[in-house]
Amino acid sequence: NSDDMTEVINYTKSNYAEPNTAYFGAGKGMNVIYLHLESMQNFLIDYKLNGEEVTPFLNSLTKDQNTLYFDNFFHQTAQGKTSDAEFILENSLYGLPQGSAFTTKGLNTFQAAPAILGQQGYSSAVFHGNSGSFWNRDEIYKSFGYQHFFDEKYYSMNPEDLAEYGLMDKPFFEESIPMLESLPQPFYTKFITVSNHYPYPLAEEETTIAPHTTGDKSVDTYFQTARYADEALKQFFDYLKASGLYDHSIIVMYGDHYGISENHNKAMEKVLGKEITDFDSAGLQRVPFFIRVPGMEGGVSHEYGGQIDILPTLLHLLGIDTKDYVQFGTDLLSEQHDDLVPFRDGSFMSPTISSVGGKFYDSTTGLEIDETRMEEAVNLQNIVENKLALSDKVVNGDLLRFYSPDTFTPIDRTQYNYNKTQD
Ligand code: GP9
Ligand code: MN
Repeated sequence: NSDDMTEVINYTKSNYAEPNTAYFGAGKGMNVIYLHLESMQNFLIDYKLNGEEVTPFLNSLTKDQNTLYFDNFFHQTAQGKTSDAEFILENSLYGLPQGSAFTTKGLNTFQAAPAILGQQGYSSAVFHGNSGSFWNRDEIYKSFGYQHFFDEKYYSMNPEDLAEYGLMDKPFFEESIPMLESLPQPFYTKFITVSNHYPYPLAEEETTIAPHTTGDKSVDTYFQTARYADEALKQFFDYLKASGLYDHSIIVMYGDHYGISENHNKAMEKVLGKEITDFDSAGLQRVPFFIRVPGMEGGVSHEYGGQIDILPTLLHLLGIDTKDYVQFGTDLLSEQHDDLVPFRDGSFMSPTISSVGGKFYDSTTGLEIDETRMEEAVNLQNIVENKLALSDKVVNGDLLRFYSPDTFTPIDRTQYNYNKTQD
């Protein structure tokens, strides 16, 4: 009810992190291009397999002068996998502890990024070479205010170009170009890739790196599909540069969730050359996160953060203050950024103490903490649980029905239609 909403607003107001003046508005008026890096984990960055880089293009971006790369950034997804990642980054709300909010909460009221930016003159579109109803995207995107959803109906879908979850990344990006060019600028867009998806199959002729040699088939071929995805990204960047879009677009890239589950830890011990503890398994939930803004000073940030922080970070870069929005993350670039990173099961990571499976660890040594730090740990645990519970109240109670910032007009989802005949 609306009392719950008052509690939530009091919380999100107190949780708000003020923009950093060095970054606020650095990308004002620019296009936004999200590149969804399917199943990409951060351990791949700078990993060498037989002396060869697996993701040379992404590695090069960690050194790009206009790109910020975050190496302590975590996915926060649960059973909703890809859809949880999308849900979190479009709304700065947590996904649900069970199931997928995309499939069960598609008709809720949201104040999502495409709606916020749509009211600032942005067009918006999602590009994805798979069935539009997968994860209920074709419904919830309307509630988010996405103007266009280019799903498989808009792509060739040649049988020889298909992966298990849709069109392979290289033809996917290639075929997306005319649709991207049809959008009025500035645009807010998201490209959802699929080639690097479990169990990581790839036709022999597409491989450009030998598989790993752990003997665990999906782990071994993961390096090959990740390489393919990296090449597809480079190809798309080449287009962006040639077309000039590169100079006035913010490019955001995120790994959506793990690619190698804990069930494969024996093989991962061979990959990493060390024993994997529960704390290490939690650390493996790091995913690469990049933000490129033309003219912005880049570098490697070690700040702890997660997918929940993406939306406030982006809005502040675009010069839009998030103060009046109900968002559970905080701007990664703010001095006041909250570096406590909740996982959906109530575990958490932070630069000091981490909580995994009910045990607390020193985040620098990976060893269990002693009694003297227990109070601090329990305090962090309570903050995490409170935060997740409040976010769940918003999503389960559809509470955004009861509140909009003054500057925001709620979306009328009946105004959206993704049929191919739309003009
Ligand atoms: C499906 C694709 C995969 O369209 O985005 O989703 P996932 O299985 O990773 O959740
Ligand atoms: Mn996924």
